[in-house]
Amino acid sequence: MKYGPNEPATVMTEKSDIIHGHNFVQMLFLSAVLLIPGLQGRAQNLLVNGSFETPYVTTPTKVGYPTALWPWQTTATNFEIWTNGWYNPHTGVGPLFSADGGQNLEIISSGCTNATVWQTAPTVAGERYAFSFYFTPRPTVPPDSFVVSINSNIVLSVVDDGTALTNFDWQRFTTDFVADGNLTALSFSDTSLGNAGAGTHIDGVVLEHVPSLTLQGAGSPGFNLCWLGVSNETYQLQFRTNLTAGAWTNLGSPVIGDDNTNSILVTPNPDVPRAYFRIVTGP
Ligand SMILES: [Ca+2]
Repeated sequence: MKYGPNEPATVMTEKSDIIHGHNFVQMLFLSAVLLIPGLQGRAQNLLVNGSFETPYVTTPTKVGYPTALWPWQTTATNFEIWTNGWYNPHTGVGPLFSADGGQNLEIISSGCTNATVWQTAPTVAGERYAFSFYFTPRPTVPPDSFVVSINSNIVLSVVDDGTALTNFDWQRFTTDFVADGNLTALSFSDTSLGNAGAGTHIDGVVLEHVPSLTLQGAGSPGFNLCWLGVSNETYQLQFRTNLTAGAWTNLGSPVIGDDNTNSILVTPNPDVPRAYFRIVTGP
């Protein structure tokens, strides 16, 4: 496959099975090939219901208490979902809106007793993952301790004070890490420091596999771009000819991972002396 518009892909697993059609062109010297991490762009969220959009909550108070939010788990009795538009005319709070979609989650600690919400996701040891979410204090509520962990590693510890707020103050936290096992627990822990019976709100929680693209087998008729294709994930190879400008263009068709090394054979295009490649997840 050469990089250019409308070129079909030749996709091979490490067993050398040809999955798609092919369109080889004559090998020509390529002055530069750079592999770019696919952190930006589309993503396949490995978490289930990461934005707390289900179950759909319809209670008149705009607050519901579902018990079934699996695979989210909690140490509290229930999950507290808030829907868009909640408004308290007596305190001047709101209307309040989620950071992502129509619902968000309040991690509500009981008195000064810590409450922890978590979800355990499948990961591959040694692979890199991007983790992000939105969080905000609950308006008018005194400080909470808010701690976020990846397994036992604390990645965020903050005192969230909503005392002076009359609206949500959503902040987005992002980090990335290398998994050390085939299961990774993402935990959000809240403790009300003032026994307020309230807690930090979270929304839009995303865990994305960031596959590492490597170049192998350089030589006639081209070179192979390889990455670990995890089952149940979909990948798309992309390229562009300027490192910082222009849109990424899909190269070939999406590829479904099967827990093997995926490989795409690329043959340089004589009209393009330089190309930058990345692999992204998502349908
Ligand atoms: Ca949401």
